[in-house]
Amino acid sequence: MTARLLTATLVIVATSLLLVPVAAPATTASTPVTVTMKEFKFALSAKSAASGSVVFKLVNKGALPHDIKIGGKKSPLIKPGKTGTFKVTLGKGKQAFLCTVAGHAAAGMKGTLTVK
Ligand SMILES: [Cu+2]
Repeated sequence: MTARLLTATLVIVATSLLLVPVAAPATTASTPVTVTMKEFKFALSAKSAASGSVVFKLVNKGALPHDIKIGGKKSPLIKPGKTGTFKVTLGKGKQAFLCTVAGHAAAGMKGTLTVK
C-alpha cells in the first residue's frame, strides 16, 4: 500500500466518522397523530409514536365536547365539530390516555399509545 493510498483511505474513514453523528439526531420532527373523538371512544391514526415531542391533531366528530389527557397533560376541550392541536412530551413505554369529561373514560373514552 502506498502512502498516498493510505492517506486517501484515512480521509474516507475520517469523513464517514464525521457524517454519522450529523445524520443521527434527525428524529425530532414526528408526524402528528390524528385523534378522532366521539361518544364514547377515541380512534387514533397510529398505534405508536416516537418518544419526545408528540403532536396530536384532535378532531371531535361527536355531539359532546371532549378532551384528551396523556403524559400528565390535558388538551383544551374540543367542541363538537371542531378540531384542535395538542403537543405533549412523551417518554418511552405504554402511555395511557383518556377523556377527562365526567363519565366519558368510564364509558370507553380511554386507551394506550405505545411510545417507542
Ligand atoms: Cu369525552
